[in-house]
Amino acid sequence: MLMEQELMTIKNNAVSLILDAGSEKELQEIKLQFLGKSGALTVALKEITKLPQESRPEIGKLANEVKKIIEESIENATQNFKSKKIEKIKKIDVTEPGIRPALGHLHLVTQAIEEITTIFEKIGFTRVSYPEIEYDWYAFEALNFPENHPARDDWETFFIDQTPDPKKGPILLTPHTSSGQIREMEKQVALQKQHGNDISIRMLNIAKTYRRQSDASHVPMFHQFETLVVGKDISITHLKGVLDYFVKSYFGESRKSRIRPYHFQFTEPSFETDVSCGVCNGKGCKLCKEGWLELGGAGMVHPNVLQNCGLDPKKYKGFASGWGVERVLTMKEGLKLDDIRMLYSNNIEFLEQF
Ligand code: FA5
Repeated sequence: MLMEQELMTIKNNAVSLILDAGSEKELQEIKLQFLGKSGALTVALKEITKLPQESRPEIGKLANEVKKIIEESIENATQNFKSKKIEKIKKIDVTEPGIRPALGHLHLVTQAIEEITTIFEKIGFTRVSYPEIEYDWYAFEALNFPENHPARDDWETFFIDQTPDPKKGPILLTPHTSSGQIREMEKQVALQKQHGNDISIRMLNIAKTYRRQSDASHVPMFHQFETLVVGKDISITHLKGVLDYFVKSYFGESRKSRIRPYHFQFTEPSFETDVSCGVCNGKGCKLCKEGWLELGGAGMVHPNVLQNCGLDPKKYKGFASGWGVERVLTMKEGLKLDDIRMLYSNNIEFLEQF
C-alpha cells in the first residue's frame, strides 16, 4: 500500500513538473530526475524486489504504467516545443524593414577637399600630388627664402634626422604646399625640353602640411590648397578672378573678395586675400570686426622663383595662392570652434554633425 502511494506521488510530481517546463532542456532534466540511473522512479523500481512475492506483480504493473505516463508526457511536451519553434520561424515577415546599420561618412576635412577640388577642376585646374617629405630646396631655397629665414630653423619646421642631400639640402616635412610650385614648374620645364611646347600651368596642389605649432587656432598637421597658374600673359586680374570665382562657388554668390598688400618671399607683389563676412554681409560684426575674414596668401610668382625653375621671367608670368583647408572649412560652416584641434579629436558626437 505504501509503495502504491509512493508511485502515485512520483507520477503526480513528474506530470506537474512536465506541465510547468519552459523548454526542451528543462524536460530533459525532468527525465533524468525521474527516469535516470538514480532517478526517483528507478530507485522505487529497485525497492519492488524487497516486497513480499504476492504483491510484486501488481506493484510492478503500476510502476510500469507510471513510467509509461512520464515518458509519454515528456515526449508530448517535447513535440509541443518543437512545433512552436517551427511556427516562430514561419512567422518571420521578410517584408518588415530591416535594422539600419550605423553608417559613417567622410571626415569633414575630406569633404571640404573634395568640394574644393571640384570647384577648381571646373575652370581647368589639374590636381597634383607631390612628396610630403621633401628637400629644403623645394620647401625654401628655390622659393627664394633667405638662409636665415625663421621658418627654415627647426622652430616651425619638422626636420628628418637624415644626412642632407649635397644639392637639395636637409629633408623635412612640407611646411606648406608651395613646394609643389617648384616641383610642377621643374616638371613642365623638363617636358618642354622634350616636346618644345609653350608652358601653361593650372595646378591645384592639396596636401598635408606640417608645422611645429599646436594651440587653439593651430594644428601641427593641417591641409593647404595651393594654386599655381603660369603662362605668357598672366596678370593680377587673373588672380583676382580666380579668387572671386572660388569665394562665390565655395561660400555663396553673395560673398565678395578682396586682396590687400602683404609679403611672401616667393611672390611679388604679395597679397593677403579676404572674403566678406557671411554673418554681417561685410558691414562689420563681432566675428569679423571690419566686415572681412582672412582667407590666406597669394601673389605673382617672384621672378627669382621662375628662374630657379628654369623659366624666363621676361617670357613667363604666374600667380599662386595658398589657403588652409581647415580655415576655409570652419569659415564656411560658421563653426565657432573654441579649439581647431577639435577637428582631429576623434570625437564622434562632434563629427556626426557633418
Ligand atoms: C603660406 O603657407 C604660403 N605658402 C601661402 C602662399 C602660397 C602665399 C602661394 C603666396 C602664394 P601661411 O603661412 O600664411 O602662408 O599659411 C597659409 C594658411 O595656412 C593660413 O592662412 C592658415 O589658414 C593655414 N595655416 C597655417 N598654419 C596653420 C596651422 N598650424 N594650423 C592650421 N592652419 C594653418
